[in-house]
Amino acid sequence: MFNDDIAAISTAPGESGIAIIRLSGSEVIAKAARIFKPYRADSDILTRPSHTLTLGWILDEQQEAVDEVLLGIMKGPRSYTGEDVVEINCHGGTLVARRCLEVVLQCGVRIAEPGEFTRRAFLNGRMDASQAEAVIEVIRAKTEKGLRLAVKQLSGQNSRQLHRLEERLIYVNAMLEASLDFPDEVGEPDYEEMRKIIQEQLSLVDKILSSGQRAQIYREGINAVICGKPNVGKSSLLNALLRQEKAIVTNIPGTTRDIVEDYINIHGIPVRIMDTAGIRSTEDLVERIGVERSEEVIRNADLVLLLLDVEAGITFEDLKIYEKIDKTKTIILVNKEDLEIKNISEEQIKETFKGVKIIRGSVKEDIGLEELENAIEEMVLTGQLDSDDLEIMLNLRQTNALRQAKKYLEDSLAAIGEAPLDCLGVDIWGALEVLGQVTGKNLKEEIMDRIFHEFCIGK
Ligand SMILES: Nc1nc2c(ncn2[C@@H]2O[C@H](COP(=O)(O)OP(=O)(O)OP(=O)(O)O)[C@@H](O)[C@H]2O)c(=O)[nH]1
Ligand SMILES: [Mg+2]
Repeated sequence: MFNDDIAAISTAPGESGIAIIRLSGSEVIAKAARIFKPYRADSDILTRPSHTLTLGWILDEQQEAVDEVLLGIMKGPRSYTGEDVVEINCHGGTLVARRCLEVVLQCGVRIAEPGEFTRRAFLNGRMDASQAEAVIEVIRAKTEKGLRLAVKQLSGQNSRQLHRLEERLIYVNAMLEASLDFPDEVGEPDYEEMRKIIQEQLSLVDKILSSGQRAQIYREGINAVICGKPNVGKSSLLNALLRQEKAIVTNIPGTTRDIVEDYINIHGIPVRIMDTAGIRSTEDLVERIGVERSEEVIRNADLVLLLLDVEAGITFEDLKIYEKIDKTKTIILVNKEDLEIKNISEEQIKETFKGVKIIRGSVKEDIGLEELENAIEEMVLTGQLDSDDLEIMLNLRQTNALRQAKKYLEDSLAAIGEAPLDCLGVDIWGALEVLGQVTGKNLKEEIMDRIFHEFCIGK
């Protein structure tokens, strides 16, 4: 438990219906009682039961009303942090919320650091580390799917998998120790059983890792860039995918000079999509800078949508662009198929762009766009194992820890029956130690600081 009381405005700044000032610590109810005057004289919050709301006024030092509020009390350990928590629901103006907070701070409550409420929840055993980290994921989720994954993580369903893994390894360790400590009574451990258990845990770690990689895509999303020579319909495609007239479209080649970007949601995957200046050699200085920028973002993109114009045919310019892009992350859209004159034949495409996904359509007539979205999803998830029974979100820290655990388990498998028992023990302990970093059992102070600093104040 901590001996100081903390408070912060937990809602986002700006005007809204209400704002919430959250307090946590052993004295917060007593301190709140000093500045809160309930409407009804018999509603003293010092005697109110836990998990109730009370209507009243926040009063400043001169006993003047600062705001009319609803005050909630949640006594520990049944609260977010595990300590006594008070939540003051005041009106949602920046000034009024800040004034309420000031009054609270004058009672000997200090301002909370970013993530400090969640940090206390973790340290008081209300959630483990992967659940605490899931709180940020819930807040930052950009699509429904990403949110669903984060909420699943928050509920602790996935932590249970990790705890089971730990338990099995502790069992293996116990087998080892028994043989080491009582060699005469116990004899050699059952190597076959040991091998079987470690093998099982190893495949579980693999499964968790690949499921985490998949979830990563739903959490972080990808960068996609639309490229092609001038006038092929790049800006039209951006607008169609956004369902909004964001970029300027004209029939003048060289319309787009700068990069226009926005976010779209493709089957739950957050996609940052960029429209670029049509690539061609040009004398125009502004356009040339635009072309250079296009080339830069194309190099850094996770996915490239290359547009062709069926009427213009496959030109030298198209081939020059195609030469520069990474074919493994490219989808080609042959656009303007609604036009009568077609100068790109099926054979020609197959010949020129071997092995690349090709879609024929018309942005103007909304032909092929659904197929394009499906192709994007497929390409992004290729190689990602679809394991519906396991949906785990992993951040970089957790991924690294699991990779280390995997290495230890592989080493221990190799050591069974070969190396002395205590060497085997070192590997099993190593695996347990790094797994403890994922669940939070062995979290070092500095790692903890890093985790919670990602949070916003008031969470
Ligand atoms: N017929 C037809 N015209 C299209 C289609 N898509 C785009 N266009 C037209 O093609 C012209 C160029 O479209 P843009 O979207 O501005 O092309 P862009 O590739 O962004 O061009 P730059 O910005 O100059 O590089 C416009 O007149 C569009 O209306 C299509 O599917 N069919
Ligand atoms: Mg354009």
